[in-house]
Amino acid sequence: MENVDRSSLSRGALIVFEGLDRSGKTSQSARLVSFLKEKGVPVEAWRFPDRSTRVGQMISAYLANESQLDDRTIHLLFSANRWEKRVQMESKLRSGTSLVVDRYSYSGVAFSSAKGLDIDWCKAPEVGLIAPDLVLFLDVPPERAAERGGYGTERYEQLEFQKKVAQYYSMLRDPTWEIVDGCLTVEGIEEKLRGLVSECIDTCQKGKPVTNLWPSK
Ligand code: FDM
Ligand code: MG
Repeated sequence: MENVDRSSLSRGALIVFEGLDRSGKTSQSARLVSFLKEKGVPVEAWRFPDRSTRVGQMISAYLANESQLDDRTIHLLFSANRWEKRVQMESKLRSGTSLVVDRYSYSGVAFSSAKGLDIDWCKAPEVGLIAPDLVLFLDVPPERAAERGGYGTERYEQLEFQKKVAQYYSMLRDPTWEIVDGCLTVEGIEEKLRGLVSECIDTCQKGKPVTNLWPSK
């Protein structure tokens, strides 16, 4: 990057948690956000689906089995739910706020592909969304995840389906991914995440361009 004033590219980091249901994403992302806040880092916790919007409410009803939707239709709604937040996401990052996001496009592609949709078809609507700076994949074997206090009653929360999702997740790995052993103790995982995240936030703060999905492998 010659002739670029890197300081003008100073921004917050986009950090994404991915993993199977019951892999610990939600509790680890909450712990991480409080840790960063205590350190005085400007940060917000986000999650997808964002069930607060009109699109999010349609997704929520589908997940609760209160409505039926064609597989491609629900796939595009999940994607639309990220698109409707893209402008806000970019302005937060540019203003220096880091975002810790529970699920993103990788969930979108892994879950829909696991239903039998073509993986490239699933990726297409995600192209142009902001590429994460760091993807923290909490790696827990599907059988172990299923043992953890059981699944809820939402669609997709079934062992056989989660096994397929795991296979598709493994096809989506790229250089922004860090695979973290989700079977370690809560504190052990937390420690690893803190190290990875601090480095990523530093790099973005020093100046890093915003890029779009999908990153090259
Ligand atoms: N999910 C989530 C998808 O199928 N596609 C997506 O794009 C996203 C973001 O929705 F089973 C699935 C994954 C999960 C369900 O997620 C709801 P939470 O994290 O349990 O709320
Ligand atoms: Mg769930």
